[in-house]
Amino acid sequence: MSRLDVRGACPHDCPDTCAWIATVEDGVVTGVRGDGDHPVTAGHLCVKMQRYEERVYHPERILTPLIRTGPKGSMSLREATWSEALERVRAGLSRAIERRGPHAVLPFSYMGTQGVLQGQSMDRRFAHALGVADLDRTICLATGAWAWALTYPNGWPATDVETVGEAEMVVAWGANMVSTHLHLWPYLLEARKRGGTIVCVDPVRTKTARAADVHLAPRPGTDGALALGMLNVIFAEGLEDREFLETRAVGADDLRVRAGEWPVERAARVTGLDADVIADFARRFAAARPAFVKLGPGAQRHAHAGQALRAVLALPVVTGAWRLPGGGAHVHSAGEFPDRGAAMARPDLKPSGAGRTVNMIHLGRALAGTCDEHGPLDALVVYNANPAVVCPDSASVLAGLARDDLFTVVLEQMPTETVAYADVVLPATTQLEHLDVLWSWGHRYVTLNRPAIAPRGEARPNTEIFRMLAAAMGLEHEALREPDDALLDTYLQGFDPAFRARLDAQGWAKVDAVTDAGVKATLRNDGMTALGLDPVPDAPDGPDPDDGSLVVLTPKSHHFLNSTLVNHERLHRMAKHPVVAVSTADAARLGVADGDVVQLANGNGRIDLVAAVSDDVRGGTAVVLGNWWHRDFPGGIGANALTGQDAADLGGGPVLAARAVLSPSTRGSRSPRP
Ligand SMILES: Nc1nc2c(c(=O)[nH]1)N[C@H]1C(S)=C(S)[C@@H](COP(=O)(O)OP(=O)(O)OC[C@H]3O[C@@H](n4cnc5c(=O)[nH]c(N)nc54)[C@H](O)[C@@H]3O)O[C@H]1N2
Ligand SMILES: Nc1nc2c(c(=O)[nH]1)N[C@H]1C(S)=C(S)[C@@H](COP(=O)(O)OP(=O)(O)OC[C@H]3O[C@@H](n4cnc5c(=O)[nH]c(N)nc54)[C@H](O)[C@@H]3O)O[C@H]1N2
Ligand SMILES: [Mo]
Repeated sequence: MSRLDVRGACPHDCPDTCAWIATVEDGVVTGVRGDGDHPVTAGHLCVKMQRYEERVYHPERILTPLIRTGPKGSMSLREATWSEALERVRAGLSRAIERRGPHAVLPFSYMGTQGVLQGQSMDRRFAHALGVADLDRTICLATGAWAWALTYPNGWPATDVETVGEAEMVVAWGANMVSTHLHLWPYLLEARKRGGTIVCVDPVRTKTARAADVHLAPRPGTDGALALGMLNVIFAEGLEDREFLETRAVGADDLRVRAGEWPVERAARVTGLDADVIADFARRFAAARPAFVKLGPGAQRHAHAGQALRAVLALPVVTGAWRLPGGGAHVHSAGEFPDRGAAMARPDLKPSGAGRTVNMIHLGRALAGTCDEHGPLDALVVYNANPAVVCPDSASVLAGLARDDLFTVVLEQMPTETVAYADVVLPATTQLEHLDVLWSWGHRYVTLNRPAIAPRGEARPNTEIFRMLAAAMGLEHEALREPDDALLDTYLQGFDPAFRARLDAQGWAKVDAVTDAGVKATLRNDGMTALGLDPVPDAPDGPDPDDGSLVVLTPKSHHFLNSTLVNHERLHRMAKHPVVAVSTADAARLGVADGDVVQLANGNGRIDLVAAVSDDVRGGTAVVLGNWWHRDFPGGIGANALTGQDAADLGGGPVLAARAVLSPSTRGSRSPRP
């Protein structure tokens, strides 16, 4: 018997990017375990990934190319050879380009795999060489990333998560790390062990809120008001760090004036928190030596989230929390890695001429031809994403995907609900079957992923599929032929030889993020004016008038990774079925009991699901943990039926919090899929 351990990395969309070791016995993966030497992963994988081999050998894995035989949406597909499938794709894409030009073709991908090779290299080169529309990948972090960039310049790295144990106050602000960023949590516990306090700011009593020392549950979408109320107290009581503001910030006086407009009573009225609670939080935040704020993507799901995040991000500047190890803030750590984008994606391959960029949250509009002057998309190349489920405004996305005159090719591992609409499906490998290299949006390690086994069936890495597609489309450039080991080499040319040696030896290596003490945080940023926004953080007054509807939040499930893993029986069983959590008071008012089938409806659509009455949710709010597939809901349509396509104030990110009316279901039983 042969037994071999192969080092790799979890590929999924999560800040932790765990280093793992796969065990292969006689050519079969028998398990994966966390790499115990990795400082952050520390030998532990989450409940979702502990049995990654279940994905590799999943009974539903797509292992051959497939071609559609029935109506779109019906998942009627037959097996095909690679040459037949590639010819279909060539014909489909060529027809779309001939009919309306390359702008009518959209590559649609997100972070199904976070690997640089399988998600940010040959795929992009193919799209650039073909001259098709660009995708603005906004769906997750764009609003927060913009808020960060407009507050902290280059040279101001996010706090290193490995130092967070040294903080005296750690704030999980719209971040449910016990479920979503598991390997950050031990640093919070370390801070507590040293006498520090864990605070959670979340409208929902999540696992993280329950484990925190203090839980503040503001109304959703009111973080800006909360932060401005805190800043009011901090400035009024002279708790600001004047020297730090003078040397490391611009616009402190403007912010002081703005904060002056937000006495805690006003912040209390908007947030629904007690004025005393806000003032106490502000004083303790300022007194902590130091305080640290983790802002999760979950806090960004609101119309004014960009400004709100700017207000929150101002806090550790005003109090000088950045001075001490462990203090500061963290939205993501992507900026700490060398930027290899141009070398990997080769935008220089683009033909000249006017470009088209489609914001991915406008997929529904783009398919209908209403997002810009270029008309409807005629072809989609989907990979590393499941837009049928994850994109806002499901009704419009599904109607678009169902268009008979649209050509859709999907590269996938699993028969997702996007695959159900594909003309051609191309089988993709899993992380144990391909080479890759990953950076992280949580910590500062680059991790190498070596293939543990050969590709199963006829599955191929995305890189290989795009090389084949390039050849099929007659694209000649040598950059479109670079094999995976050469792509890895190209990526690593951004690092020094010592780093590469460490990476080769250990499977992971940490980047040095150097702070430039000469750069200043922009508490006032005049660049905001061009975006139609106040240069100084501001917040809307509120609360919204009470029309009886609830704000529906769709945070992350503990057991799924976005819509990935929902078809894994073990995890599906643990997560049970979609529910909407609603407070006791709202349930009583609406005549709903625990376990009832209810509906949530608004102008975008309606979903049916089971009510869970719980005071973990504050009044006026409803929580549907995501991203179940549409088929998991009694009405055959899931949570994004309620969301719209409007973007938040910054970065083009989605507004995933939607108002909807909850009532007993008039449907109750299962109806066919839309
Ligand atoms: N188990 C698991 N882990 C994951 C994922 C997953 O699907 N499952 N997905 C990964 C991905 S892609 C991402 S982006 C991250 C997301 O990581 P997080 O941001 O931690 O996850 P969310 O659950 O989306 O949101 C966190 C919290 O924000 C709260 N929230 C909503 N609105 C507001 C608000 O207005 N203010 C405040 N203060 N809080 C608010 C929600 O109630 C929720 O508890 O997780 C990653 N990790
Ligand atoms: N209502 C609501 N909607 C949301 C969110 C929410 O909180 N609420 N969260 C948003 C967020 S934060 C995010 S990040 C997005 C996530 O949206 P997506 O990025 O679409 O994520 P997944 O749903 O996990 O789908 C990823 C797909 O990639 C496939 N995949 C994985 N690895 C590979 C590979 O190597 N090759 C190929 N070809 N395919 C692969 C998986 O099988 C899976 O089907 O959803 C967004 N949508
Ligand atoms: Mo995300």
